[in-house]
Amino acid sequence: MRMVDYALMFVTDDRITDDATFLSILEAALKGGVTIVQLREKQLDTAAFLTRAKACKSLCSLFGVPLIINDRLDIALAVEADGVHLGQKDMPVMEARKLLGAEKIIGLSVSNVQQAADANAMNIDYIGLSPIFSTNTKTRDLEPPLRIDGLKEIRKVSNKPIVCIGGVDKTNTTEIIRNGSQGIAVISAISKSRDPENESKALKNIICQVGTQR
Ligand code: 3NM
Repeated sequence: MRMVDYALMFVTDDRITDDATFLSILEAALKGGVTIVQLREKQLDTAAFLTRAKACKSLCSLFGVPLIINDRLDIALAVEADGVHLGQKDMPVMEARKLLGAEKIIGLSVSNVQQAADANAMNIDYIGLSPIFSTNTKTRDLEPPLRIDGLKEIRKVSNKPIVCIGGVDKTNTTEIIRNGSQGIAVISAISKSRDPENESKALKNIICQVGTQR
């Protein structure tokens, strides 16, 4: 299993960034120090998704930052991405691992303690705890927010690195990291910021500060 820094995951969203802004926001996020990128494009057709994934892979490679693809194993394989992020209803982990091989990253969304416990025996690299707080960015298939109490419960049962997603920003990053999450994953905190580079830097600083206090 490879070593991956999950501290600050930037997740893309094609409903927020069009082709014109996509690469400039991604570049700003990379300059600001995001440690991993997840391409999550829910509305693009396959050809457009592939085009974006290729551009994204080139840029991430320049910065030495791993790229994972949400849900679409075919796109991940086509662009030689570093892995995938899977939902509970996406391709089962065992099949994904067979197709991707041992070295690639597989993340799995979990929304409750039972799913987190079940994930312990799976050949995955991290769990994405979704949602930690309420968010307007994802509206379909969204469970109630777990909040910090839910994170604490899941931390107790899980043997995997945890990355929290959903309504994460500068105001709640400290308590998330302090309570046992390896990292945060954000869409709007970076994508909707007027200064995505500085916003990424600020989030990274908070994470690093809490990390040194732990
Ligand atoms: N879960 P924002 S994406 C809550 O893919 C959530 O599991 C996701 O957006 C998943 O940082 C997502 O703007 C939305 O709240 C996160």
